[in-house]
This record gives sequence, C-alpha cells and structure tokens, in this order.
Amino acid sequence: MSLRKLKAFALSAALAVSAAASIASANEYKVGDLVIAHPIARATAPGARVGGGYVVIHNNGTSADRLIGGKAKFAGKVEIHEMKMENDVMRMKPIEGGLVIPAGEKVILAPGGNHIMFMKLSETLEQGATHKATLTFEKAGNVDVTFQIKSIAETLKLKDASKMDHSKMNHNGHKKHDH
Ligand SMILES: [Cu+2]
Repeated sequence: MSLRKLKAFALSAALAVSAAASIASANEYKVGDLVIAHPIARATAPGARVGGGYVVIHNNGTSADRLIGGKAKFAGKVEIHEMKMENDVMRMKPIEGGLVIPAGEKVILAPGGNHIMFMKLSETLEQGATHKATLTFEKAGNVDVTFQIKSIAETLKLKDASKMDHSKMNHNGHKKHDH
C-alpha cells in the first residue's frame, strides 16, 4: 500500500469513531479487576525477528497493577516496551518494573507508544491469523489472550483511537512520553 493510500486509510479510520468503538468492544478477557480488550499484533514480514502487540487494559479495581511481561509459543521472549528519546533518536526499550495500570483507569498500548514486544519470533505473523499468548500482571497474575494479527493500516486505527481517548480524558502526567 502506498504511503498516500495508507494516510487516507488512517484518516478515514480516525473519522469512523463508531468503527473504533466497535473494535474496542470485541475480544475481551478478564483477570481479577482487569479487563484486557482486543489484543492485536502487527503482521510481520517473513524472517522478521520481532513483532509488536497492542491492547487496551482497563483497571476496574482500587489499586494499581503492572503489566510485567508475558509468554508466547511463537516468540522466544516477550517484553513490555516504551518509546524513549535518546540523543534525539526515538528508541524502544523495556519499561523498568513494568507498565503501571493505574486504579480506575484505561491504558492503551498502541503503535508509536507503549507496546508488547514479541522477540525471537519462531514464525511469521500472518495477517488474519490468531495467536495465543499469556500476559503477566504483577498482582492479577497470568491471563491467556488471543492476538488477532492485523495489517499495519489496521493497527494504526488503534493509534488513532488512543489519541481520541487521551484528548477526551484530558490526563495530566499520564502521557506516554513524559517519563
Ligand atoms: Cu519494542
């Protein structure tokens, strides 16, 4: 897909608020006070060693939890990554101590921000396929979820949805990049 087409696609996705909402309501998992919604992973090119996973995590409890890691048959290693500026270069690295899921809040892992990193991939993640993986939370423990493998354009819809959510919530001190 050309960049122009991709942009047009992303724009139409951004305008389709109801479409974004329908993504958010599908494919949910519960563990303790947490609801893990629509896990998706980006399709990878043959031979790729890493892949990104995205998910929305709601914490309906009264204490914070942390997403500290995971496991997957198709990946030798699963890490939770953040994007950080280092010497003017945007890099991703493991989040020390895990990703905090504040009490009563929703945390969105999306392209360009925090994400699940599937490393040492043992197979290609094919668009349209599904892959099981386990997410591990510090307090809630393990939860098995099924990641739907999506095209880049489709994973970008989640990014647009997360932007809208952030502007609506008007959070201070809870933005992806002010670490
Ligand atoms: Cu990463």
